[in-house]
Amino acid sequence: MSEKKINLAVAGATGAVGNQMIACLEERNFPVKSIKMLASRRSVGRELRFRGDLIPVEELTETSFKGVDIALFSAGGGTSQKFAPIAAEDGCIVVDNSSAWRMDPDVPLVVPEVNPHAIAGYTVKGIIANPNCSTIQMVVALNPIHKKFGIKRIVVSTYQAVSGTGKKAIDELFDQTRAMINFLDYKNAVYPHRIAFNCLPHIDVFQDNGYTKEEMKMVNETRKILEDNTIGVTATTVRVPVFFGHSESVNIETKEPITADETRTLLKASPGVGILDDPQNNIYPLATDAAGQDLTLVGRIRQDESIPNGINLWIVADNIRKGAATNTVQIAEVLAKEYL
Ligand code: NAP
Ligand code: 3JN
Repeated sequence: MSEKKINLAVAGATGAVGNQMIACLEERNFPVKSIKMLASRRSVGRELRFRGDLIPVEELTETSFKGVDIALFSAGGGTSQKFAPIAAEDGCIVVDNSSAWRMDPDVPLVVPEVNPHAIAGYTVKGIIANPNCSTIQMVVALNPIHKKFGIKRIVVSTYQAVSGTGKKAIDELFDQTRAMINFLDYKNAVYPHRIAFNCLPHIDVFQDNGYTKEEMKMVNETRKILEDNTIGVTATTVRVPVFFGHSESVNIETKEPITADETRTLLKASPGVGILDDPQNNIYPLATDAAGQDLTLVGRIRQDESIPNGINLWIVADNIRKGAATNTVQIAEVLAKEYL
């Protein structure tokens, strides 16, 4: 298999995810022929470093994608909705981080450890969707279990870092924390309530069914990626005062009998998963373990004693890396190796 050098564009290059995408491209030695850094008009005049060179930020416009092979998008859903088809029209393959295209039946929704075969479907619209960060880490851990034991139902509660909301939210947690420990007034602009020293059971907008949009993303995306609409999924997503790393408490019910030891052995051999599960020695995954690396960490694996075939897990990953940037770059790597 050949690996073509790619003319690349990063749309949303100045953002939290875009910055991490650039770092991942460097770290993983992605075969770049040329790279465009795209953002809003506000960022024109800025420069971003790539492999030692300073690249000027350009405004993302209708003509940005001419001559570009792959564009990595993380500039918000509205931007993706408008510009992904324009890029695809110019022959550029879009790997999109927003929710704009995830549930489109003609757009593959891909986690390379789980459903790399789905990438082939990019030819229909020229777009591949990257799932939501909370979905990605959950399916990396649950896919091997689903394949072997068949998952009937998933109950998940998340503990999501502020970096999932972007650079302004990172500043808000920092500023509020500093204000509070100095007995000063604080402001909240990004979240509807104070996030410092607090937990908000509210991520993205509320839907008519009482769930938030983030919760419904977890429900619908999980079924699409695992290619099984019979799985019952219910989610509660919570924002916590952590900078990087989403944690999840996950309870599953399987069709076949399953033990904690079988789950541990299976996950130890699964791609993209790291096991940290020695509670007697205080070893379990923490956001601080997950941040800055790409494994999905799993621990607290134990039998759910309230039902016949139940397992509880604690799943943690870096939401900006595996939850967004790394997964996007991994998809682009498969495209470069196997499709271009
Ligand atoms: P962020 O830190 O606020 O950055 C937003 C980026 O989008 C900036 O580069 C910004 O450029 C650019 N942008 C905003 N409006 C634009 C426009 N009209 N035209 C061109 N560029 C525009 O946000 P983030 O955390 O990086 O997230 C960005 C997006 O990625 C989110 O909206 C979401 O769709 C997606 N995301 C996905 C996941 C996931 O779960 N997979 C996680 C986080 C984010 P300026 O700097 O010039 O404003
Ligand atoms: O809040 C998080 O931890 C993840 C946030 C993801 C996000 C933020 C803004 C818009 C998304 C997403 O990827 O689902 C979107 C979006 O709907 O595009």
